[in-house]
Amino acid sequence: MPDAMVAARVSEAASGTTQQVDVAVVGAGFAGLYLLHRLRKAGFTTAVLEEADDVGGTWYWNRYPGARCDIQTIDYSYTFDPELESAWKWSEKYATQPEILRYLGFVADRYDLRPDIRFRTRITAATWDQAVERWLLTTNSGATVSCRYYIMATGCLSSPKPPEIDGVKDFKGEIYFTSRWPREEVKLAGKRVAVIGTGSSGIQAIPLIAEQAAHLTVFQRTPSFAIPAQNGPPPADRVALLKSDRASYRAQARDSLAGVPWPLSTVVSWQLSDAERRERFETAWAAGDLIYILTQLWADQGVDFEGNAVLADLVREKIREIVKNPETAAALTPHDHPFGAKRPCLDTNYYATYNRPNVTLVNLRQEPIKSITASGIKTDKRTADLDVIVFATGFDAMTGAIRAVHPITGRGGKSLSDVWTHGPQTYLGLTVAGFPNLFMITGPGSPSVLSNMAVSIEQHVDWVVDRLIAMREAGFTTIEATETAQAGWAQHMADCSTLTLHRLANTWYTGANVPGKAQGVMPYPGGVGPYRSICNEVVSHNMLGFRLTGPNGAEQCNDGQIVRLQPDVRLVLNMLADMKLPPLECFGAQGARDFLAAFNAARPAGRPVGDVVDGTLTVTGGSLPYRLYRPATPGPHPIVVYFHGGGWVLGDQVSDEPFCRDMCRRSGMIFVSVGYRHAPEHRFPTAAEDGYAATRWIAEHAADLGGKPGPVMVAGWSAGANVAAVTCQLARDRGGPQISGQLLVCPVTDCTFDRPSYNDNATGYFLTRSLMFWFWDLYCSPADRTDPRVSPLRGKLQGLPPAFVTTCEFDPLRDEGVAYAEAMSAAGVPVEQLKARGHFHTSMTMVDVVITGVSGRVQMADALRRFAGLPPAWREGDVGFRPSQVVAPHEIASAAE
Ligand code: N01
Repeated sequence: MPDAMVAARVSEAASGTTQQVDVAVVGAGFAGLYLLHRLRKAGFTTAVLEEADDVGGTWYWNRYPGARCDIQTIDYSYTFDPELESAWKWSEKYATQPEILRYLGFVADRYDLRPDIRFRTRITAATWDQAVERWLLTTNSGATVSCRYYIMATGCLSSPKPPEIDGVKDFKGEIYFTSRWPREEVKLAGKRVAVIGTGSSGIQAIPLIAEQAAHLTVFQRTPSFAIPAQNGPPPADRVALLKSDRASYRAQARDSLAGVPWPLSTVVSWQLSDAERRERFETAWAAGDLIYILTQLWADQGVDFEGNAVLADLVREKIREIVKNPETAAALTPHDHPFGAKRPCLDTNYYATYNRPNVTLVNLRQEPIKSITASGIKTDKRTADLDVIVFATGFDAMTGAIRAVHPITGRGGKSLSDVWTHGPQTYLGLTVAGFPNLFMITGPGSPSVLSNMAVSIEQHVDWVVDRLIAMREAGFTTIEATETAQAGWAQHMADCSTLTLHRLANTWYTGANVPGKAQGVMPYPGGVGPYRSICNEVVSHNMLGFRLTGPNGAEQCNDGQIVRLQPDVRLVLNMLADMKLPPLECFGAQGARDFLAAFNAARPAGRPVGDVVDGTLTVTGGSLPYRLYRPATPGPHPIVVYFHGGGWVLGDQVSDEPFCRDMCRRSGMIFVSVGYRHAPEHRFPTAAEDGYAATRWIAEHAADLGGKPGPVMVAGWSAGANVAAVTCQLARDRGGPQISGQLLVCPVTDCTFDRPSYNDNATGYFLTRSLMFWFWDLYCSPADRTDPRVSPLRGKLQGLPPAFVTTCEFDPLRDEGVAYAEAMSAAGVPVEQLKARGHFHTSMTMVDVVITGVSGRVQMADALRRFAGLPPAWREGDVGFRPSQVVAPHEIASAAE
């Protein structure tokens, strides 16, 4: 826009009158432009306020050499208008900053957006006026704006972080920030240049600065992982895919995890050979695509420490191959975070730049900067004389872009800065309780920077504008998140954070890069597809978690928490619901067994253990098959006798194989999974008697099985936990074998169906009330059901071995499991309980699928080790990984009181 026009607009705004609009938007970047377009089309009067003198947002400010996007540009584009998509053609796979800025200018012109944008306008305060239900904005020009709705389209990385190094003001040479690079050409030829910072900006700028400067010194505090962009024209295969069916390509992106249409990878690292993993990695390295390497190699690299370490090691190997000086290579190699936990970078010749004679790397971990002086930078070990210092030191991310821009004062004089002192609190990353009619586009708590921002921005803008339209139609004038909904979202965010590895790195994602900033994963790590479906669910549940008000006392509030399930449980249940499976009980017993066998055959058996041995054991009336899982560590090991789930009707000694392998690895114990006989062919009390007899046989043959002679432990899941619990009672009453502990996972303990969990979770969580009825009918006649050999809660509980009882919140069996734990505790049995919040009946046994069950399995393995008198065995990636509630024995006692 010509300067004269800008000046005219500014002086018009400064004329004193308050501009009245329906909606005010801050920022004219990707988000602000699309907002303006949609709001105007929907008939809302709108003003966009922008500090810069042109559109572009982040692409206006970040003009440093080498600045490019690092999502393929065909994906990093608006998709709301197919004609716009055909009207613009990207010249490169990863477009440069000037090209992206031209694109945004093109969009602004195409939809004639500039007349409603006030450039060079900085908001100095935003205050909610409850009396008129409007926001009042004051600006640096003196002009004021009054709006019904206030929308922050300020981006996530727009508030640069101060360099926090002494003496910056003393430096007599030139100083530049990558985040505020000047418009005019910066001449670096022949100069001694320093770059401080090796995140995405530094890594993009360093190779180009090195080509110009007489000498470049890079000051690195933390090395980042970088992969080569392999830039060039947009890849023909991706362009062809897009063109072949644009609508479905875009739809897949919207439903994907990261906002780019790659399919979900299901294979996990340990299923692949070394050669296969290397081949996949080399393909990814050659593809030059962050989303590809983060999502397509193997499914566990983003959620499992070991799966991630394989990839991180392969990248480290590449760094060592490229960088000739071994000391420099070692300094450039990250070891303090998993790959992807800190934002990985996309580079062009970054590592090779350190082979140039005019480039020096200073490792600040070995020689921290002492100060910046008039002539350069001083570390503990050297003084670098410099003409130019470039700060690529990053941003006060996410909250900084909102909290730091200006004071925002909500209902009752609440300051947003105060509300966020201990970290951002939002509902959906879109709204904040206490701040009516305020929206954030890609705010903290939304997928934002963990996704393709273009896709996330469009989703947010569409959701917000659609809500404003719906409110107008329904006659509402205010909308505000409830405290319950916001607290629920914080819980869901925390649950999602335990799922990924982001919590294991100190990064700007967690606020760790800004001294004194509250720490916690700020972007939503649950993926854009799931997030989109949650936002849609909020709407279909009558605006769950929002209070809407209108004139004449009109009010609507459907208060509550939108996601109570663990994030991966939600995904599994949604997938099962999509499969529209008939109820299992319709198949008949044999049909159900066949179905289960087919289901299990498609599932990986589980991670390797030391040894897997099949055998048979003898019981009265025949023999039973078993499968033994032995740890890879030297024996003899303690033995756990395991009983599978399946309602006394389904399953066998291998049907819980992944769980047995996982528990064998975590506990370091032999698991012997017993194929006890099933109903309806063998009704009550066969399963119970088989369980007892098998335990006795295994205890007697412990040494032959490679186990430690002496007491054994028993464990089981579901009906198998019922068999385990009954076995403990029978062993006590029949003089052995000695059992040192019982692990009961979602046990059946009683024959009544009237506890609340049977009604709360009657349908929709895989194990249904009607399936349990069917199991009971096949196994046990009504007359037998109160027998303690099937309802152990009705038996004598004194003198039982110590127990660890796991129950899941969304399980019909939850309350009878809790009742059994409490009753045993009351009878003097040492009991620990794990009440797994947000989990369902199969959560703990769906190893490698329900990742949030890891914490539970770690705790269960520890319990087994305690039963055996062994110390806990933590894995590195499990540290701090405890989303569920463990109740210690004394807490049960006090709760009972
Ligand atoms: O910032 P950063 P960035 N002394 O925070 C170091 C996006 N982006 O501007 O890690 C010495 O990543 C700091 O060290 P440490 C992208 O999402 C996208 O590079 O804190 N060093 C780190 O090395 C990216 O992640 C593109 O120990 C200091 C560096 O400065 C995000 O923006 C391009 C220091 C800062 O790295 C931010 O990237 C560019 C100090 N006092 C950016 N303070 C695209 O391609 C900080 N550092 C789309």
